[in-house]
Amino acid sequence: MSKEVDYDAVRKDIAACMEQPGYDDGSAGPVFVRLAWHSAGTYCKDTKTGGSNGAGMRYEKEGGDPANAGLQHARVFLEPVKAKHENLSYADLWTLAGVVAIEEMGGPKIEWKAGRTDFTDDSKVPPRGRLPDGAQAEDHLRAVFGRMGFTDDEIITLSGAHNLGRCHADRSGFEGPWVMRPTVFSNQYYKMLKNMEWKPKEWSGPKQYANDDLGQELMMLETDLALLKMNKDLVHKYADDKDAFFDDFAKVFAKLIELGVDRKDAGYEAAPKKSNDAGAP
Ligand code: ZEM
Repeated sequence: MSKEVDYDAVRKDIAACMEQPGYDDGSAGPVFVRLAWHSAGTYCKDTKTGGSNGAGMRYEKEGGDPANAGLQHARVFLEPVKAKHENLSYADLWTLAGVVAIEEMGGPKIEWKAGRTDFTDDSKVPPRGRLPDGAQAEDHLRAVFGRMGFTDDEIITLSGAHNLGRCHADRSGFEGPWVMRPTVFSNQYYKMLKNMEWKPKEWSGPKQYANDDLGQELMMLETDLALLKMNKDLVHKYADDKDAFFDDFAKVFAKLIELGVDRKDAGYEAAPKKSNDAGAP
């Protein structure tokens, strides 16, 4: 039985199913990126638990975490790709979908390696509550991303993914996109942070920020504005230098989706031991 997967074909199939005319802004790309991120962002470097291996979101324990609300859409969109490539793991599919989506939406090429395996039950699924809360600030970001092994600057770089997609009142409670063209990967998010003034939005929903001149549509979370306090110079650099942002983002996203991946589990160890070696002269 061959275990081979044609990853170039998988990439093409992911790109094709990004097109979803009736969904959000017409693309599943942003929600694929969030699926990849949430699959990996449970990692804890001290206990070596969580991370992108396992595809634990298939189980209620992780999939039902309120932080993951809405990601079932991404998983359903990707189901035909999984069905077509029988030896493809869900954990590889979800991380690759994030990479393909970023590339297809005009972002940088990101290194991606296969070899994640899927849990067969929920015993190794990480506990809920490991993902960040947009209503909090820099101390919280440092605690959550520090647990994964990321620095302040890496948090700022990773947050550039908020160039994509939007908040949904029925998922997170927050509402609206960060930028005007939420299906194009760019450094616009940093320009909005650098050049616009953000004030608490007047509404009955959870605390988020708006800009009067832009109307109430575009938004920032508390955690987005916290980046300016963590390293304003880096936010400004990315606003002015798209290439620098793309280069750094490609590296840090590749690091994110490797968290918790142990290829030894999958039999990817260098040279398999031959049982008849033992005792040979
Ligand atoms: Zn997000 N993110 N995120 N993020 N995110 C949302 C949407 C998206 C935080 C957060 O609370 C939220 C990263 C970091 C952080 C994406 C990618 C990445 C939403 C809206 C919230 C509330 C969810 C909804 O209502 O559908 C917080 C607090 C973060 C800490 C810094 C990182 C890192 C990301 C990838 C590298 C993306 C692509 C979306 C848009 C999803 C969509 O469905 O459009």
